[in-house]
Amino acid sequence: MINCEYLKEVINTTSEKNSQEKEFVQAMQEVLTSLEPVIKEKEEEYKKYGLLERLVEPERIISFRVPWVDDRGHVQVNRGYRVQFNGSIGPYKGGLRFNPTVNQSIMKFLAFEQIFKNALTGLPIGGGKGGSDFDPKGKSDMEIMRFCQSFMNELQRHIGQDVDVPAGDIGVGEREIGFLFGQFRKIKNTYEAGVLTGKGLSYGGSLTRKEATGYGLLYFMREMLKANNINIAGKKVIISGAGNVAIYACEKAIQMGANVIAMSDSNGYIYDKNGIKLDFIKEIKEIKRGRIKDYLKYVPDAQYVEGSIYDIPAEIVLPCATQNDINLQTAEKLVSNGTIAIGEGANMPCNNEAINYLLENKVLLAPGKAANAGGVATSALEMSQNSIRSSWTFEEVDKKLEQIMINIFNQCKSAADKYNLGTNYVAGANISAFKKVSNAMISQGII
Ligand code: NDP
Ligand code: 2IT
Repeated sequence: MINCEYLKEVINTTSEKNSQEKEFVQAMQEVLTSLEPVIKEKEEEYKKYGLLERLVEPERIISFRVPWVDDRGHVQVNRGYRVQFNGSIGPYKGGLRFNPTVNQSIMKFLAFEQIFKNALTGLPIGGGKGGSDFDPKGKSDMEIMRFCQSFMNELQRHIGQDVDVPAGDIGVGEREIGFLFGQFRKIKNTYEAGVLTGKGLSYGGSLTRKEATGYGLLYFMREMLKANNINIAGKKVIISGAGNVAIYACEKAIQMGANVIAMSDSNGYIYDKNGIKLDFIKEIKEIKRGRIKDYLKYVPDAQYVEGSIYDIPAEIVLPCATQNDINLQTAEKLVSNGTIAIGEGANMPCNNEAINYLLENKVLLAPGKAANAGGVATSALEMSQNSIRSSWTFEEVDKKLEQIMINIFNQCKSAADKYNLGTNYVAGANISAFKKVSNAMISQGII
């Protein structure tokens, strides 16, 4: 129940105005609802500056046609997007997602989350996101290249190292960033390394960027557990997804002495009670671009199931695939299976009912916008290296990443402590990020 009138009014109006965009409305409600204690402190000032109304409206949405020719010579047309949501603390920054489920609602929810995530990193980056409903599955390298070139033909008008800096997300990794960067350079005839992050190491990429989101998730998890007197070593872990975030979350979890027993892709999950052998997953997913089912070819006594990975009991659960993976029913199952902590590697993997249920049942919940911020933070470190025309070692970047994640956890915890929210780090993250963004927005006037 929200008591604050201004907050209630903005949530209602925004929900109505965007009623066709359910993921955006969900993300907006999750953030705004948790801000009540801070909004109450300065309700009149926020209202006077129309702060919340401006916060929920993107500065700009670009939607464009992406025509390309497939290997059979047929013309294909996809839809591209870039949502430049909030640039008050730095150039828009956020990934590109290539997946058939992409639509404006998903782009807006991701860009909205990114505003707060980027604020938590402490680095000067605003919130943006983009992508396309293009499906990279089953496409040849040449088809991927032609698609990326066509996508960049339009995107190049809207980005720049001080304007908007895209990177990877679902379906976009180093291969795609390479094709996008090549086309940007060709059109602009300038070597603007900092215009994209997640680049290959030979042309301006940063060491540790590939590992950063997954490693950062585990650094955050370790801090959160430590603050609650729990040690990660020896704990059973399950990880949904087997992409960039999932693989490096698995790697760091194993390094910390945890026992990762299950991983998944969109078809099913593998369960290996003796502990996942990550080298095989890397070969299947990073090199062969295959299905997780193929793990059985390497480890015949593991199991493959076309069902929900959350059926496997584990103390630590790391959803690292996509949004709304965990609903109320799944949350109930996790609680009854004895889960003590959840770390959101994905963006918005738990829906709002699940979040509330998990918090009520004292599960430690590391919210995505804080726990998966290591990826974008390291992207910002890549931008720094590009602008000083230098590159740092793996250890240097990893150390900076670790410190950033410790700082992010401390921000979530101190905001939760200040407002007597116990271990509600979800609200802690939102409050802490909101304070920074709202301060910048008010200082810069009504724009
Ligand atoms: P990848 O494309 O590398 O991997 C995505 C994984 O999720 C794959 O295993 C994929 O399986 C699985 N998946 C399951 N269901 C779906 C679905 N409906 N749509 C798409 N994928 C699905 O992406 P990332 O690892 O980069 O991203 C995973 C999550 O982490 C996303 O929520 C992303 O927004 C978030 N994130 C990513 C960051 C990054 O730096 N990359 C930073 C912060 C957050 P399959 O192969 O079968 O499709
Ligand atoms: O969701 C995310 O934070 C990302 N996909 C990474 C964005 C980035 O700019 O590195």
